[in-house]
Amino acid sequence: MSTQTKGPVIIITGTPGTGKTTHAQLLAEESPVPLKHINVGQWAKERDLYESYDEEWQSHTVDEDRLLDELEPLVAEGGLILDWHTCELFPERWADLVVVLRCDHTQLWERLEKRGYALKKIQENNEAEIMEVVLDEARSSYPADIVVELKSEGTDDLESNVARIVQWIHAWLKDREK
Ligand code: DAT
Repeated sequence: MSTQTKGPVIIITGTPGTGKTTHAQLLAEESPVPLKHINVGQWAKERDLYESYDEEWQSHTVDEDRLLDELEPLVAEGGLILDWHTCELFPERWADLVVVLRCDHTQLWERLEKRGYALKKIQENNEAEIMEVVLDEARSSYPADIVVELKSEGTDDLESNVARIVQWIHAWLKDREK
């Protein structure tokens, strides 16, 4: 194995508002290896990878083929955090770790209200969180041993989650030095 170890590819997923971007930013700061944080929704928008806008649900539909094509070279370089509310379209081979953030639905409702989401969109996301939609998706798309479900309801959770992922990165790197 090469001594030039690439960093891991970590997917941080969860219902909108569960704390993906907050976690990804702190993790990028605290990681022992450089990690590039990609907020996939924003990234796709900047590159015009959206096909259409659904007025009813106030959400964009992304061109999945183009998105995957454009992300592939970055994934190949390693050292990446993919921050998105869905993860099933990413190839299984891409991910070294999949973190699914979870939040109490009352708190999630407040976060989404603060974000100015329309009631229908808040309800839809809230229901998805209660029904564990993203967690199910992650579990059916990736091996069980790389999927971690973490609570994200306060700054203590944020700090301990990031510390846990940093520890995981240390172990991952050590494994690759062997
Ligand atoms: P996401 O990227 O999943 O949509 P976010 O990181 O933008 O979510 O967080 C939404 C809001 O909730 C933001 O104001 C920060 C807050 N938040 C998220 N996770 C938190 C946590 N564990 N502790 C405190 N605040 C949190």
